[in-house]
Amino acid sequence: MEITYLSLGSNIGNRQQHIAAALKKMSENNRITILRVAPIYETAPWGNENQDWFLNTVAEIETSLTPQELLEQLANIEKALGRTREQHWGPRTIDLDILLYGQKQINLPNLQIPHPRMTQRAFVLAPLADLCPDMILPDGQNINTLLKKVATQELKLTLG
Ligand code: GSY
Repeated sequence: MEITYLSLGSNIGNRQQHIAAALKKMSENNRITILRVAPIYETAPWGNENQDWFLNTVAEIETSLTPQELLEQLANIEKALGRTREQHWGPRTIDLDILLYGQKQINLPNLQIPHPRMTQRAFVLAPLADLCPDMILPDGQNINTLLKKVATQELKLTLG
């Protein structure tokens, strides 16, 4: 069993419902246990700025799935919730990314862990720091130091 952190994001339709539906589908998999979910943030689009704001959160899970199996399960959930992959960094009903998988470092063409852009994204770091305020990433970086570096990226805590 490995403790794993997943990023969840949505910027199309009922964003909150898409995040809730993704968490429900994950919880229905008997090889995934959701341990904690961070508060939901409303966040400015990162990468392609010409799109609507996202809702984002991070889930801490325990899983017996391998990283590749987990990736496949998350892709299935994205598909079931209507995710299409028309536009790179474009709008999406749901986006599910593996951020961390225990202390593992993985570098495959379709799967990099830790997630290669997580340290540049306030929409990932803020909810992750809510769950793990003292987290040190596998490469030794401190989450609070990283969070300070992305302080100009706009986000607001929601009540949802
Ligand atoms: O890579 C995740 C999808 N995504 C997001 C996101 O989830 N939140 C924000 N704020 N911007 C994003 N740009 C992309 S692509």
